[in-house]
Amino acid sequence: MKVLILSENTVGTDLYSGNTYRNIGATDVARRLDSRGIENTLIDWFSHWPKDLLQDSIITYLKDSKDPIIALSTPFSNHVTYSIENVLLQVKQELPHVKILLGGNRYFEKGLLNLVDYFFVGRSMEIFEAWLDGEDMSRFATPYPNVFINRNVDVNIEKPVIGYFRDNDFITSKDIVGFELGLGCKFNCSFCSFDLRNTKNPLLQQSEYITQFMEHMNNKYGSEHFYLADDTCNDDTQKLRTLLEVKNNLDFDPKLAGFYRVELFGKQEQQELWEQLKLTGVSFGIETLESSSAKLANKSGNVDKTVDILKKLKQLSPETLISSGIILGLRGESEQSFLNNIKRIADEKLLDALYISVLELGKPNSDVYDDNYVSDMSANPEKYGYTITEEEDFRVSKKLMHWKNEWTDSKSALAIRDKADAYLRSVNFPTGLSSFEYLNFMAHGVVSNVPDMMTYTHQIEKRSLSVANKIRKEYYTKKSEWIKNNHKT
Ligand code: B12
Ligand code: SF4
Repeated sequence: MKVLILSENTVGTDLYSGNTYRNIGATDVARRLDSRGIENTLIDWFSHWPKDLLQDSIITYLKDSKDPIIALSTPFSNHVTYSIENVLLQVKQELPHVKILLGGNRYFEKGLLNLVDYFFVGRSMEIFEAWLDGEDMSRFATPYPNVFINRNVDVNIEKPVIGYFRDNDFITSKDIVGFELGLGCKFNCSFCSFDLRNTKNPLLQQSEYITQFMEHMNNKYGSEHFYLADDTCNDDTQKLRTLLEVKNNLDFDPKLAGFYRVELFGKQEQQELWEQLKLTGVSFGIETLESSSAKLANKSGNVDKTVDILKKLKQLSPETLISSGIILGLRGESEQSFLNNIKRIADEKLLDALYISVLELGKPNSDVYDDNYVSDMSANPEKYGYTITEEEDFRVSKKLMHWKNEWTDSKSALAIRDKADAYLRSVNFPTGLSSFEYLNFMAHGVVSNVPDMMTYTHQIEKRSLSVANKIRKEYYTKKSEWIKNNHKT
């Protein structure tokens, strides 16, 4: 058996295709194959490769194998696989024995049945290993004989992932790599679609493994920029203690960005850790500055306290970029109160950047997915005071639900968002951005501090995109040459 892992974790807009974070889920597939002695390599960012080069590289790598496998890893979107449909169909013609697997996505995409031989839905390492070992797959069965799902994800088997990179991944100091501090989130917010939320005992990563990883990446490839891939990095204070232990053990100063819950930083111990950690950037999910709306979304309802915590955090670590998502469309607000709150955030500088998203209610348009991938609000909109006015098929496998509540609806909300964004732009406040983009801009060498980020946002975004395009071109040139030189037949 010989496996070519094809990975893509950028989708859609310039902002996301400007991101040079490496897909660590795909590297976990490589790690598990290596530990079994199965020859494999990883082609990253497949949708950015020239199609001919991609096709030649896949065929050159796999053609000497009697049992060739392509393992697709597209955890951010099923849709992106369609962009290389013709390449894969051509490969199937040239290599009739090839088997194509798709893993890591949160739902089964029926439209890919002509292309993919086996689908492993969701957090799927346990399924993948069972399949590799030829085990009985009935515990993962679905109505389709070649589609498998694990409805009882065991966080001890899946384990928090630490990126696994080899020389032929051609990492440069401008790439961002990452790791998980733990697996699962203890909370259960009503609008959240993180499949491993409400996990009673999240499995935590040990600090020595993270230290070894960061040291190795820094010594060998000059890596300094790291994503924390957890959905929440402070649901358990131990995650922050681990992070501090790692930081203190390193002989370089890592730049870190991740998701956190703001109100947990109200605790004395978390504030002390925050002050010592001096994170590069944090993304919060404050979602609203209206107390009644926060309560309806299963968040802490004490907005005054949240504002006090934000001010304290800025004072304790002024160089950390503090960003947050704000949801437009929660009940208990009005157009005026929403716009006032956005204005307040910018005028009182409660945050350094924010991103507004209109409340999205939806379900996969698929007959196989993990129920937890659907937020409680999407599963029971009426319970939360939303009337569904229309359902729309979106991007093949998604059913978007248009909603209405007592003060707005999903279409009118778009116009309110535009008004809020226009105000933010008029006062030069970064909108549509989070700590992840900030770290990305830093890795690309186009910004180094929060005040510059706030003043020159637009120029920084543009320059970062052109750096990202260059990084990717260098990457696919080197990777394709490596394949050509090492796999002559
Ligand atoms: C960090 C993060 C971001 C960051 C960085 C993104 C980037 N690419 O640079 C930011 C904030 C920018 C972001 C943005 C978005 N994100 Co995001 N993000 C995450 C997050 C929290 C971590 C991703 C990660 O690295 N996970 C760690 C790895 C180890 O897990 P994994 O990728 O799932 O892989 C595991 C398995 O799936 C499996 N696996 C993976 N590949 C394969 C392949 C095979 C063959 C097999 C067998 C197994 C396998 O192995 C891994 C280990 O078990 C995830 C949620 C989560 N906790 O995973 C959401 C998540 C991936 N994001 C999501 C979405 C929707 C987005 C956005 C589209 C949001 C938006 N509407 O704009 C954008 C698009 C980003 C883009 N790249 O284009 C969804 C994707 C859902 C889907 N597939 O339909 C997720 C799952 C969150 C959710 N539940 O809704 N995101
Ligand atoms: S929104 Fe964040 S804190 Fe809430 S359940 Fe989801 S991952 Fe956990």
